[in-house]
Amino acid sequence: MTSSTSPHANPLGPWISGVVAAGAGLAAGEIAAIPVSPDASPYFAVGSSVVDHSPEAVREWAIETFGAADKVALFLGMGLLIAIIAAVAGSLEHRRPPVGSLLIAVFGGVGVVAALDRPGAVWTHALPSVIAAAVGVVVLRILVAQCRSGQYEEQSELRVGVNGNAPLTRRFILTAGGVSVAAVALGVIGRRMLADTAETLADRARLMLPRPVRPAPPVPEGTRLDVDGVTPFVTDNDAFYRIDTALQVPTLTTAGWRLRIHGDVERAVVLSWDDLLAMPMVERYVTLACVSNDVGGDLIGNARWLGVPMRDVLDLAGVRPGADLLLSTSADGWTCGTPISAIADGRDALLAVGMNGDPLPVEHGYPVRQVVPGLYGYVSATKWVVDWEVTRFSEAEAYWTSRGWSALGPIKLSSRIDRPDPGRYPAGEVVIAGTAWAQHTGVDRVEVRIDGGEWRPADLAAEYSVDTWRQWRYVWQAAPGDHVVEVRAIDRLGRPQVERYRPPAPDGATGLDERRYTIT
Ligand SMILES: Nc1nc2c(c(=O)[nH]1)N[C@H]1C(S)=C(S)[C@@H](COP(=O)(O)O)O[C@H]1N2
Ligand SMILES: [Mo]
Repeated sequence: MTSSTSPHANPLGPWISGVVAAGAGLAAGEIAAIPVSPDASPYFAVGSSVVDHSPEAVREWAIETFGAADKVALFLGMGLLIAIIAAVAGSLEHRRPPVGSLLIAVFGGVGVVAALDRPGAVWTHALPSVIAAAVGVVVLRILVAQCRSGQYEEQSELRVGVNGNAPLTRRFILTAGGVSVAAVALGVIGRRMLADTAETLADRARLMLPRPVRPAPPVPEGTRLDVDGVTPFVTDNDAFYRIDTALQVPTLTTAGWRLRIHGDVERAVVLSWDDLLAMPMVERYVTLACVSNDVGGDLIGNARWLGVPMRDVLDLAGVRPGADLLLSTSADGWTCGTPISAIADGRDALLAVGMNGDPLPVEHGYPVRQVVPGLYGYVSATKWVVDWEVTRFSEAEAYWTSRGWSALGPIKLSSRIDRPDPGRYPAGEVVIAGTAWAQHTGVDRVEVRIDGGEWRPADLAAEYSVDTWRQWRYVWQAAPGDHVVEVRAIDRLGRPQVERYRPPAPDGATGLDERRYTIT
């Protein structure tokens, strides 16, 4: 195509310059973080800060919308946002230098602040962000300069690209392409080295767990109802929900693991893996639930946990009178406050090392986590636990309680319809089934209500223990029409589930799960 008019500057060049510069900077940041710490990676430091500082409403919306994929959504969202800002930086650098460079420097500043804000950060954690910004600025200036000179070269040749814009010069394309390839390669290598789980996985693969002195009683036949589509009594490890603030999974090994116990104790103690394994272990089925689990949600699972009673471990240090809170901290600085009463009252609160017969999966807290029957995960289930401070509720707050969630988090009585999926079914027998839970109290009854009528009893599977969920089934003689099916549970103390809907914050959702069916 030829044209007699002089071509406009191509906006694509500066945009690409900005995006490539940002990519190069981020890749440099990953590489620079290798000798410092995975927490110092600018991208992950900023991501973690977003997680830690986002308003409750945003966090809830993210969990609600993306569930266990919330981390992937965050990474993609951040990537998109960075790309847009970087394109703007490129455009600004082209039109009004050095405004684009300054914008990239500001980016670096955000990385520095975020990296220093991570738990346990020292000043060197700022370096990768500084290096990232420097690399970003240099690449931006080189590419924008090439765009600018290219504009004149191409104009003299009177070649015109799409929309009458000057085409990108060969030199620009080669430089931008080369930098991109290098950035992707270095970024991938950097990420691999930072998120190096090899040592942890090898450690886990070698691990032989001890036998429990008190094994979990076998699961009787009657605990499982023979109904397709009902949630299995035991949740497989790879199907178990995962909720945590860790954008990079802490990579610990048994040899390096320590639990420091201090605070209001008779004597401070440091426990090693061998110390822990020398203690008698028990095995228990416990149904873990997340406080963010909305009515009908799936942030709940039941596993067979192997571990040492937390009370035995606390007794090594000796709790001083007056202390009522165990503040536990994970390797990545997440904190959790558990009432000492729940650890000492005889329930099976475990410092767990095994899940369904295997060592804990890395995402579920390898090598050691807490499991406390009856309490939501945010006040009980610290994964990658490394520190216990015995203290008081009047003196300490934990990660979620400082963000407005309730200090006490007993799991609320709840029930869920698992099958059949909403939709159209022929008139006649329709088997409705699901799960109900009231950890550490026990589910006594489950009832079903059709179209707001009478509550009718459902059949219940046998109770394994008060700490595990219970399957239920209701055989419905369905007549043609549109119907609403609701479920409620009644606990061992005779209390029915709260019918009024309340969202998860600040202490767990209430309300009844319901499904709509069209019977033909
Ligand atoms: N280190 C750490 N432990 C944690 C969390 C966390 O963010 N970091 N989240 C808690 C929450 S809110 C829940 S519900 C459970 C979930 O445990 P799971 O991922 O093994 O299902 O872990 C708890 N332990
Ligand atoms: Mo949770």
